Amino acid sequence: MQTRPFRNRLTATALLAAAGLLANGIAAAADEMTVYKTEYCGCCDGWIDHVRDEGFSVTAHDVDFQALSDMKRDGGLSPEHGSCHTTWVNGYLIEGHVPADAIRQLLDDAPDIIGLTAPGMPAQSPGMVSGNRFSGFDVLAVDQQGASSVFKRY
Ligand SMILES: [Cu+2]
Repeated sequence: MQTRPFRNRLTATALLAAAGLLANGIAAAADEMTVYKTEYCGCCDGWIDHVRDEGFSVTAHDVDFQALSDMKRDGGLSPEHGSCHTTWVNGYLIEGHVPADAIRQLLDDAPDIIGLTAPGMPAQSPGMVSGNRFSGFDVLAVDQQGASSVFKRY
């Protein structure tokens, strides 16, 4: 009987430790992205540097143009919403030069959409411009029907 409170306390500590590990595991997964791009895309590499600087862990794959186009289409992105590289993070599609803070907001809000895009290649976006002053473009949210709305203005 003397040992029971001690053992209960141990169990509670073990459970808290396990919960902490689990929470960390989920947070880590949300910070992991997979980027698909074509081999000679310099601005794609610039964007990868930006999101890495902002704390995301990035795995990048070079694929051919057709495979990349097919992935965008299969992911539910219409051609007018396209850019260069396509990224997956926590089940969301991120198209092109979307700033990291918009991606953080997406992961925090977790809306029921396909993902975000910065259509085309905005001149003052991460990977296109040096530094961290992004302006003159909109990041769009793309829904399951392929329709877009402004998610964040820069
Ligand atoms: Cu680009």
